[in-house]
Amino acid sequence: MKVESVELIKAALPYVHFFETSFGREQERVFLLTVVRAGGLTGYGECVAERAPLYSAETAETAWHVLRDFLVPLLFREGSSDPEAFALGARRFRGHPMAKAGLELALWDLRAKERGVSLRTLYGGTQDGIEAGVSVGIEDSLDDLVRSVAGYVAQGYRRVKIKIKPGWDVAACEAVRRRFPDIALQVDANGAYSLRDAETLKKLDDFDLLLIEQPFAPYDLWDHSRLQPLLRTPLCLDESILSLDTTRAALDMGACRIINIKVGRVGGAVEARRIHDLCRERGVPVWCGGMLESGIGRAHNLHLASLPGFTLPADLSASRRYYHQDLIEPEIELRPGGTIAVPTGPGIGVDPVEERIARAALRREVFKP
Ligand code: SMG
Ligand code: MG
Repeated sequence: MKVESVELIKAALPYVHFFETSFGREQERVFLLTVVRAGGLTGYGECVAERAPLYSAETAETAWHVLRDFLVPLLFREGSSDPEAFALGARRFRGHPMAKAGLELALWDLRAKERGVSLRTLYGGTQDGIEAGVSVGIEDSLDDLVRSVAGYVAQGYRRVKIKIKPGWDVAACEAVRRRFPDIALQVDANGAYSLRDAETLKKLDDFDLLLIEQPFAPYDLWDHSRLQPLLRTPLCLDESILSLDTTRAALDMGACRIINIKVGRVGGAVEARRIHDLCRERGVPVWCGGMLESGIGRAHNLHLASLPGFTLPADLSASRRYYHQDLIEPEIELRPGGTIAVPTGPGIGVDPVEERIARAALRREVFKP
């Protein structure tokens, strides 16, 4: 199909409760939505770059720039809405995976709608429900943390991830484990440690964790490979996994035993599926990470997470875990048993609500060939 227009929308929603990681505390999420119109259909994507370059080097503003000045013109030059052709063309631009993924995802939604199938069907997903996991931020006290976890467990979440940083690690795990001896528990450091902290990290072996996520800096594959043999608990890499190549390097080096796949971090669904396939071939478990997306990105994640290699619970929670009101209808909800249904309608299978997007919008611009 010939692309008629691309709209970029920068929007913001306040969190229901602050979200704190080793990077700091955030009160709201800035989103960059992509809307591609072609053949009477509309495809939606979400770019997960944040306000500040903390999780990754990209920001919502750098992504806006790269989309407006390079990726949208590339799409118009190519003249087709084929997501695989776009992904191939976008490879000539270095970096900026979140900007690339933001546009590629809208093209995937469009293609599935063109064919009248769900994105899950287009991807070859085999699971119709995804095991939900909730990510719980750093709190003001251990009591607050345990109360927060208890609230999510009461809502039906069966896998909990807690954010850790130096000084908020062993005691936090101990407090949560004491109260919930049987829950599936994992931790995420967002790169806050170094190999000098190996003794502290070894203590986490006592808490029967599913995994320890990204203890060291993104570029530090080598030190992760030195830490893993010191631990019983599997390491899982998030920020370090930028492509198929970095995945292969991490696995060959023994830097981790589990991979977190985030479509935004790896530049789109084409690359995400390649990483999934490599891990599946090698028997390495993967799970779908989250970036506190609006319902648009959340729905995209559900479809991707339906692929057969995604065998661990995802960082996918209900819309209301983060937002009073999501940008989509129906909102994403947790089902009894702790899973989330993969939408079955065409494309992403959820409908963005224009009036809510308009209210959340900070800036929007429409581009035409
Ligand atoms: O979408 O539920 C979600 C968020 C999951 O903790 C989450 N994401 O490092 O995995 C991670 C973080 C990235 C965002 S923190 C800035
Ligand atoms: Mg992480």
